[in-house]
Amino acid sequence: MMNPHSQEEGREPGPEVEQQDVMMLHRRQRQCSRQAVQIAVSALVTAALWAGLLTLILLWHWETMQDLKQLGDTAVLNISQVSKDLERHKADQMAQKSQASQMLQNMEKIQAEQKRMKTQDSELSRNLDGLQEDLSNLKSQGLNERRTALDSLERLQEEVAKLWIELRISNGSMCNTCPEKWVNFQWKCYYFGESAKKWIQARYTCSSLQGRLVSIHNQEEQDFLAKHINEKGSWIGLRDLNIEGEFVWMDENPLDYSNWQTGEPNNGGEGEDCVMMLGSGKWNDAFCNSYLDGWICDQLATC
Ligand SMILES: [Ca+2]
Ligand SMILES: [Ca+2]
Repeated sequence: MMNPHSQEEGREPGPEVEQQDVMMLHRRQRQCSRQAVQIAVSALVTAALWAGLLTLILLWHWETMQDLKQLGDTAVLNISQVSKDLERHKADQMAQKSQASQMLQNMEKIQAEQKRMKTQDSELSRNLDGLQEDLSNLKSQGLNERRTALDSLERLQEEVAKLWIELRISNGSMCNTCPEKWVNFQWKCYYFGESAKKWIQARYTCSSLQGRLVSIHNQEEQDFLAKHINEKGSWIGLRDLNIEGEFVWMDENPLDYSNWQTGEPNNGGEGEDCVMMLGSGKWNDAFCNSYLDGWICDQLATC
């Protein structure tokens, strides 16, 4: 089978064919020209776009730079202001520290002063206590001396009275006068109290009657009193209040006679320092705050 192209290649081209080729050539040239124009236009558009884009970028960059510059300036101003504020704050802090230090020093001074005043106050208080103690001792000493002097004076007066009575009796006078309700024996008068009293109450009652709790110095006197004694017991003027076991009569004379119950004085219980005469006439040391129904006073008779 024969190829048609090989048949055409074998023939010479006619004028129609050449004309067609020219037309095709022209058409191809127009097409090329149009493509070139399109490319040029595209290039121009692209260039314009890039130029616009670059312009925009440059504008944005310039504005950004301006903004950054403004921000930088503002930041510098702010930093400067903050720095100034910080410096001022530091200065304030230093001033406050200095003030606090001064206040601390003042406080320490005040505390030291308070401590010194406390010490001084304590010393003054001790001195005052010492002075008060000295004053109390002086008062006590004065009172003791006054009491001793009064006791001595009272004893002297009693001795004088006794001597006076003895003198009057030796001269034949009768010295046996007693107040009403008092009982005479020898040269003394006796009052037999009959109401419940403690020893100290009995003592002051006798004083109010111008007498004192009875002092007994011999057997005759004891026998006389035993005849009139309250059966429940009576306080007498004997006690060991100051020195335990050292009994003293109210007339300050020594214990030259005694009539103790067997086993007495025993200073029993919490201490027995006041003496009572039992119903039997015997003596017993008893608790001074006990109440007894009887108590005996004595005083010198008058002539
Ligand atoms: Ca006693
Ligand atoms: Ca006793």
